[in-house]
Amino acid sequence: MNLEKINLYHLRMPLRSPFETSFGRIKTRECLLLEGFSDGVIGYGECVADRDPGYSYETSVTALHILRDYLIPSVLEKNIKSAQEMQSLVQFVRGHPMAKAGLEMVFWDIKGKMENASLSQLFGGGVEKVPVGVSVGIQESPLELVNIVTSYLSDGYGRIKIKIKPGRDIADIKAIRSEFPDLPMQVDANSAYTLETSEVFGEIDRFGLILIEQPLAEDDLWDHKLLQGKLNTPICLDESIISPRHARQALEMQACRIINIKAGRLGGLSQAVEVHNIGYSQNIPVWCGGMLETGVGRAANLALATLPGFTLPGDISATDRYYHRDITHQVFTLNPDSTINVPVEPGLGIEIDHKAVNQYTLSKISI
Ligand code: OSB
Ligand code: MG
Repeated sequence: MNLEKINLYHLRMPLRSPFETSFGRIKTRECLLLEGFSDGVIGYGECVADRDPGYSYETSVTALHILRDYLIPSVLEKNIKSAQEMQSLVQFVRGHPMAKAGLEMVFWDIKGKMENASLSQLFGGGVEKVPVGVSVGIQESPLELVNIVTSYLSDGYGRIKIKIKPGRDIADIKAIRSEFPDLPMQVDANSAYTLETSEVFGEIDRFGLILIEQPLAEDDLWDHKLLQGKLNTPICLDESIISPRHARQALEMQACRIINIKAGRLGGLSQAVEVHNIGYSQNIPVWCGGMLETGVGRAANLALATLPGFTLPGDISATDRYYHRDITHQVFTLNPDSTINVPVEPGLGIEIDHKAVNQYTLSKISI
């Protein structure tokens, strides 16, 4: 594939409701839409970096800079035959995985369209729909949280994840557990605790959760190992797993028993597949995390989650959980069995709603 040009759209999209985590409250989501051109084929990618550096150091503006000034110039007019080849072209840029992943997604969409294969087929996935859950932000009160969870359950979601932080943990978990004793449920702290403030997990351990996601700092595999040693509930790492090598090391030192896979955090779908393969070969469950994606990133997540090691429901919810109006014509809906259908059309299998893109575009540049 020979990429001739890439357009970068900086988008700002209103969320249907604010999403609050231990690192902040997101009211409108920013991301970059990449539009690549190769031999008459147009492919898309989503860079999931948000406006603020709360989840990671990357922001929509750092990603814009890195893509415009380094990544895109280094891949244009090269004959790229594989994602690995693209990765080696951008390897000279240290870090900035979300920027790299957005670019790699363009490669996959174009490759699929050229070969008349869906992303799921290219990855070797074998299912038509994947199990999903919903990630619920911190609410005003435990009572409000129970109300929101109740409404997601009535929508058909079969697994709930709630965000926690110091001071907003036990009471919230207890409130849901007393209303829904058997609900498949997990919590995500987004690095809000330290080993010193981690006693609360001894209590959280008693609520029969599927997993505890990223309790401690992202650069702290070792303390996760110490904490995991004291808990029955599996720790699942999100922020800490930034490469296949980190995945291997985290498993070797038993810092976690489950891995959350996000292509953005890992620098590309190809590395997401690699982390899946590591987990799969060791019988370690993996699942697909989410970054409040548009339909573009959601399509990629659905394709990824068709791989056989994705044995836990993904944070891939229906379009209407996030947006009134998305930038794809496809609207992803929830099936009654808490699954979402995987796109079958070539590449990502989505069509861009250009009017919606125009409505949300803060700036557009062509490289
Ligand atoms: O930690 O999983 C996370 C959203 C933004 C940043 C980080 C996270 C999340 C979510 C939302 O939990 C998952 C989704 O897209 O539904
Ligand atoms: Mg997380």
